Amino acid sequence: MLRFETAGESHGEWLVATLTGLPAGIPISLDAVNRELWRRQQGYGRGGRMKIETDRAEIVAGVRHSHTIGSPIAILIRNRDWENWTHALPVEDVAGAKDQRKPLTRPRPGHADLAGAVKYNFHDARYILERASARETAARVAVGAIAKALLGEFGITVLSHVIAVGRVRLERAVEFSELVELSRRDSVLLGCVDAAVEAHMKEEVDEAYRTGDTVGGVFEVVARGVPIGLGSHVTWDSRLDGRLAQAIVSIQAVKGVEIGFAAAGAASFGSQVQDTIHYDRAGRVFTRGANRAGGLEGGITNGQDVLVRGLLKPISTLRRPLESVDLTTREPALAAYERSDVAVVPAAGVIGEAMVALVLAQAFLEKFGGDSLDETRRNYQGYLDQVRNY
Ligand code: EPS
Repeated sequence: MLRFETAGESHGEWLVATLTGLPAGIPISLDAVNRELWRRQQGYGRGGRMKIETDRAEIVAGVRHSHTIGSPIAILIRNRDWENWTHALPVEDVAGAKDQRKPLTRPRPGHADLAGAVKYNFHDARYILERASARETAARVAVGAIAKALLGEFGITVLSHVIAVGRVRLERAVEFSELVELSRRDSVLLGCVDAAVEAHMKEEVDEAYRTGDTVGGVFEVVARGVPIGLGSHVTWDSRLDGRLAQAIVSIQAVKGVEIGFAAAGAASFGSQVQDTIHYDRAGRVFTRGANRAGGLEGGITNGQDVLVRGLLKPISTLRRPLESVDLTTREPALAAYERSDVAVVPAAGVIGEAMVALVLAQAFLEKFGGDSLDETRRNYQGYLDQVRNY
């Protein structure tokens, strides 16, 4: 079973990720991993922290001579900001360390601060926010890049784009080639394929900058080349749509997920929502009239593009803070303000790609298995033959 874990505090020494269960023999390019980390750091609206960090993966286990060797992969990403936090967050308590702490006692509405501090019985939310921070997603993107390398071997590509920032929304359909082009850009504004719409999105972010506020939005992840038959209808937890939903909602600040055109579908009649079925006799393949289902029916991939959207609330750290209560005095107080981002929708899209890639890679290996890439390939080929002769 493919699985991954991450560890690390936002201002600690390192972020750590492990990924276990991949077959041996997958080509891994460090440049490709670092390119994904770079993409995650981009976008108009990021805060001062991104000027400090230049994320680079150090693969310390599981990859030798540019290939996976079947053992767990371990990746480190250094937090450059750590040097400003050595006294505030030391591993070992030393004399006088208490005075060097940077306590956060005025929890920010929307952040994990309050619920986390009460639950873990801290009267300072510092340790909570250190781990709740979206800094952790750099580690997810690093292992997501490895999952993409596996999927790439089977012709599966996972990309994303931004559909909405605040009130501004892209209304037109998008070609996959536009997403490819977007992913190759060397500068990222707001991750929208349409320059005119993106300019309006920028105005939303500018308004948030002006008013000390933040904005959210919607990103869409598109996976192309996914074979029919990943996931299953047979049990609730093997349904791939549910697994993708969990993966997307687990991303910091994501409050909603949509598979295909779920929201529009809920407001339409069934005849306008279901994707009609056709058959191409020459190609011996089933085709579909549209892809409003987002490539998933009954929790099983149907061979169409997998479309998953994440709905991102505005970042909860506001320069113009909201009402809160001081954890020490219990008196009303304005929420703490720490340097923060104003908008992160394109970055969330890149994280969404990583999460979708990890879930698809897991479902792919569940079905096709294999200890070596050759074995996985044979198994996959056998299945494709079966589908072709269906
Ligand atoms: C974050 C707060 C900010 C963001 C951070 C997420 O960090 P800091 O408090 O150090 O300024 O920059 O995101 C990242 C560091 C990152 O790499 O994406 C938060 O509270 O979630």
